[in-house]
Amino acid sequence: MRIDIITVLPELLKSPFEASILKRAIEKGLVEVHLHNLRDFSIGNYNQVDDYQFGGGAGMVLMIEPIEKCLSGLKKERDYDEIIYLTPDGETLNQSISNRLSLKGNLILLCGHYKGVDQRVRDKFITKEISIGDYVLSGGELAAAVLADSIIRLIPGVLNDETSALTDTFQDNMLAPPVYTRPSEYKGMQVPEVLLSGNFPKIEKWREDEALKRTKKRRPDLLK
Ligand code: 6GU
Repeated sequence: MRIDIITVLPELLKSPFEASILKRAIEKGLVEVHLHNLRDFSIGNYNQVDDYQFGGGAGMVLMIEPIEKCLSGLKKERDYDEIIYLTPDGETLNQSISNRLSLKGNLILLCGHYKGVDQRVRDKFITKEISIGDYVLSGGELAAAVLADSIIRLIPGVLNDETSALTDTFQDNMLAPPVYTRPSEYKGMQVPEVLLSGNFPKIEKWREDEALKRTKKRRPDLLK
């Protein structure tokens, strides 16, 4: 998979891909992440990428021309499966969207900033609009990092233990069960006996029951 991210703040998006699972996925060649500074496609003598909105009102809007220049350069090199705009008024991200996107080959993520992008960019170039939740961030960069992380970890071979994505919270619309590690007793707090029993069918049953209990209690909406 290849992910191209277009942003006015590439420095904000460097470190997420330089540690842990995402770093390893890149090193293994399972994904390429390319950051593109929209300023490199600016117009005029002032490196301009944004301007005041027509009709008046506070806040700058990213202009169509630098975005089109950047996009057309990328699209000349290869075909893209989706061109995704990160925006708080997009479709709310969930595990099923990430699962589907993890099967794609080439994705472009466009990060909004300030008041967002000229609507004509959305109408003409964007194939999907995604929000990461009902709250407002200063820009789409952190949302793009969240989206990229949730997709990349699902690419086959990225996680060491191939089964571990399958037991994640939200896979099968279910929260994950409680987990414990050593010591088996700490200041009087015991690990549930069944987990120490070595009886794997029984452990599996316990985990399913606990996952269901937890989901009913915390996220009954997932079970509908
Ligand atoms: Cl994608 N962008 C911004 N600016 N804020 C958000 C968001 C995106 N998703 C949730 N809040």
